[in-house]
Amino acid sequence: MIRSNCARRAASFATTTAAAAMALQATPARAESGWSLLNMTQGVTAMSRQIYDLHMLIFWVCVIIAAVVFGAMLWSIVAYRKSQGAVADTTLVHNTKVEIIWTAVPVIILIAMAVPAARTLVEIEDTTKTGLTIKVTGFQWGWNYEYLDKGVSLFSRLDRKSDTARELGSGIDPNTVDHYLLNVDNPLVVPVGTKVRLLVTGADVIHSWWVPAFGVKKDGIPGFVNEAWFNIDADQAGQLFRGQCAELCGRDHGFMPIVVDARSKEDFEAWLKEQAAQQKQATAPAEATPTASAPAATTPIAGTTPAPAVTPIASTAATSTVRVPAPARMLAKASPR
Ligand SMILES: [Cu+2]
Repeated sequence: MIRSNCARRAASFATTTAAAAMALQATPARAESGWSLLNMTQGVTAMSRQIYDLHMLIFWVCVIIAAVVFGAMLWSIVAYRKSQGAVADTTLVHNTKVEIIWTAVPVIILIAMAVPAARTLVEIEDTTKTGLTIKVTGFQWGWNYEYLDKGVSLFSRLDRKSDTARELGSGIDPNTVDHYLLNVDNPLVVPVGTKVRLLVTGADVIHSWWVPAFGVKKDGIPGFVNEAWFNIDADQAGQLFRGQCAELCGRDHGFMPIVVDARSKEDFEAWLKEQAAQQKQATAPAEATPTASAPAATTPIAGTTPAPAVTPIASTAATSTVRVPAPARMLAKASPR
């Protein structure tokens, strides 16, 4: 119990420090410094800026309310202090006019804040007219990205350098590792200037896909598919954006970063085509084997011994619309620590 608490604390500390480091690196194109580091990032999408503007609007409303309320309090305390001969008015126990005012004013302020907030929320949820759909599945501990109907799928986990350096007694100074705990082996590649829809889910426990620069944070819940979207500014091609799992999901929660590689539409199309060809080639022998050895009963897929696991993979491979179940791929790709 103590051990698991320690592990949890260590994981949450790792996330906190990694998130702080990420804030410093989140938007390489728009370098932020000084006081702005304490604030939300403006991000690199129109939606993230809209969220930022909403945040600033509400922030200033709060500042004004605080200034008025605390100003009135301070003035009353100083101007009507006992040493100046002030005597408390004990007759003022009820005043209908004052009560109506202090109820109506906050209601008006709340409505004034709710209108732009609701408008932004509706836009955040609007996943229509998207140009690309990617299914994001959170695993303990990594992310699977599946480009729907494109025949491309990739598993993204903490890069090996960080992974080795983080081990106790590894002898590697984390300061020597580039983007320590913030790099992955396979980044998510997306085109700029395209509305990308994410279908976010979880394979085991609840995870949360969070990339601050996009203003996107969506829970991946097993058994549910949540939707999110982003549209990166066209001038951000060639940039990398970093994120984290934002839902405490277990021992290695602090070690499942997100990296998004934003490319121009042409570069992205070329990459997608290349990946599709590579992945088709990689799965080709497995698909060809059952047809080559005529009896359907054999279905020999390399490495998978239990019979129940073999059959569904063979049958899904034949339909081509449904791809190999992600957990099987993850097990195949994840090398033991
Ligand atoms: Cu997670």
